[in-house]
Amino acid sequence: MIAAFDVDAQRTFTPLCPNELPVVGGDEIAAELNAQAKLAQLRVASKDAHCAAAKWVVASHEQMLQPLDYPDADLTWVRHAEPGTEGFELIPGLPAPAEYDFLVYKGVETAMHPYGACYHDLAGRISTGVIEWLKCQAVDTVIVGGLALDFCVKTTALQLAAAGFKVYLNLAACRAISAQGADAACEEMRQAGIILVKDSQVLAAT
Ligand code: VGL
Repeated sequence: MIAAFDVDAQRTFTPLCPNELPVVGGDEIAAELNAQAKLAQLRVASKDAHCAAAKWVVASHEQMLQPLDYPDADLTWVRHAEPGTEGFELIPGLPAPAEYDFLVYKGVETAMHPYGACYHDLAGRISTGVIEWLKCQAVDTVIVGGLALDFCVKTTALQLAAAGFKVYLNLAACRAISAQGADAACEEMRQAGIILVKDSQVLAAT
């Protein structure tokens, strides 16, 4: 059984939300996410769901990426992906949340800012339930795409690979915060046995 995983494909990570965490081209991946989902029997999504009063929130982009002492929030970020705001919504072109087979909401607690969609904490101790759900559905292969490649997509793919799934990373269904970050992320994923593919057409031929 194959599942497609849309990781944090939310407007907060696109130029539609310039004051949050805009990723160049983040709003251009819906067609590829939909195409990879056609190759799967099940489709799951994760969404960041952050409170504006979270302990890691800073007021400006200049204050971001400062190290923090919280066990489950390692860096400062500007406010983003707050439920009820535009940034929380999925990017245009994706199904409504209720049409997915499984949804993960993460980063709800004010002192927790996880990157991967499989665990609520940074150390990978408290499951969000998605790995267990996929295993219950007899899924053995997961196709991953979303935002951003160098943070949440990478971490989610690594967590799925560590849990024993065969993981395909669809590069055309991702955008990265930085080109350097993308290169390092791809190398780390390759070393973990994740299969990086150019787009869903290549995937379909696999
Ligand atoms: C993300 C940075 C901060 C992501 C989330 O979804 O990749 N990146 N928060």
